[in-house]
Amino acid sequence: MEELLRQINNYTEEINVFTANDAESLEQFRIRFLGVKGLVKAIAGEMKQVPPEEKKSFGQTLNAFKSLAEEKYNNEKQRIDAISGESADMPDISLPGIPLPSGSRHPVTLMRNRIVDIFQRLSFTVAEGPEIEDDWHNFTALNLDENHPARDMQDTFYLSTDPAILLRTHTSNVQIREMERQKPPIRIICPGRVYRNETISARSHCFFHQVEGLYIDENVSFADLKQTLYFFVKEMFGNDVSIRFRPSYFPFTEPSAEMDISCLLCKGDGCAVCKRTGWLEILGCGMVHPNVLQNCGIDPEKYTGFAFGMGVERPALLKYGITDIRLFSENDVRFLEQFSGV
Ligand code: 2NM
Repeated sequence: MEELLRQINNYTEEINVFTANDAESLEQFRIRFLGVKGLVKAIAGEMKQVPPEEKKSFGQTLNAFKSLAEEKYNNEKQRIDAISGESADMPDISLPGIPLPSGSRHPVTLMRNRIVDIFQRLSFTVAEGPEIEDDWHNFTALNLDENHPARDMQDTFYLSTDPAILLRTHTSNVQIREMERQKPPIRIICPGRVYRNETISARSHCFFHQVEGLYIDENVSFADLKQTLYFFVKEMFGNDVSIRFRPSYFPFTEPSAEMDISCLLCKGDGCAVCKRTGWLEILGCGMVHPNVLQNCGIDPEKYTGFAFGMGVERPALLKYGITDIRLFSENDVRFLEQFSGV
């Protein structure tokens, strides 16, 4: 056993002073100390000479010796690899790449794009405008009289420092601005975010998204309105969906209507989603009121036009089977990454 300890001492010295000149001399080192027939294995094979009461302490010495040889080998290998440009840390460029996380579009954006794309194919062009708006473009020009309930502080967000400025309650402000800016024919589609002072719940929020459309020219009729929206519904929801118009009222259109589609879930039989009516309300529409045209400098004797407006969140909820509108604005990546498309 004394002899074995003496050997370990000598070899320890040898390891301590060792530096590899190249990969070959390092490999020789590995074979000499750590190989299957190397010195570490050889000394371990002599354990039977060690008296039982010394075995534990000798085992520890031998383990330390083995670790020393391994550590020297690893350090020298790193140094030699670095010199020869083949570091163990270098990526293996033949391996498949690490996938980069890629973003996805927001479901509201996906639905907005679907709506806008259909109208673009009918030669509508996209128009956008400010979310912070003045009273004229959001209300007055749209034929809303001073006492209209939408103008109430309860329903609309006003700037506390200047109550003549507000957050737009619809994207009609963009249509007013476009009618003021250009002569007919005007054929625009106006997507954007709008704000209403509503209690936040699974079904409503204080901001949401709309797409409004406007077509002004000579001889534009209610028949044009119906056919345009019928085309939209077929493109959006498929050929087997029916539509119906119900008379309604908006200050900015006359006549006005709500358009329903047959329920996508029960196909008209009646279910919880359509509240047993068989129909889903998807948009409001009408012929632009002559006062509105006049307000924007368009001659209502010469021109007529139709307009419509729809929400984006509700059809997105339907399409993606989502039951809480608040998910759209919570920015939870686990929710957002579930949608794909352009
Ligand atoms: C709707 C419903 C009906 C509308 C009217 C106008 C404008 F500016 F031309 F007068 N823009 N949008 C309109 C008409 C919007 O949303 C439910």
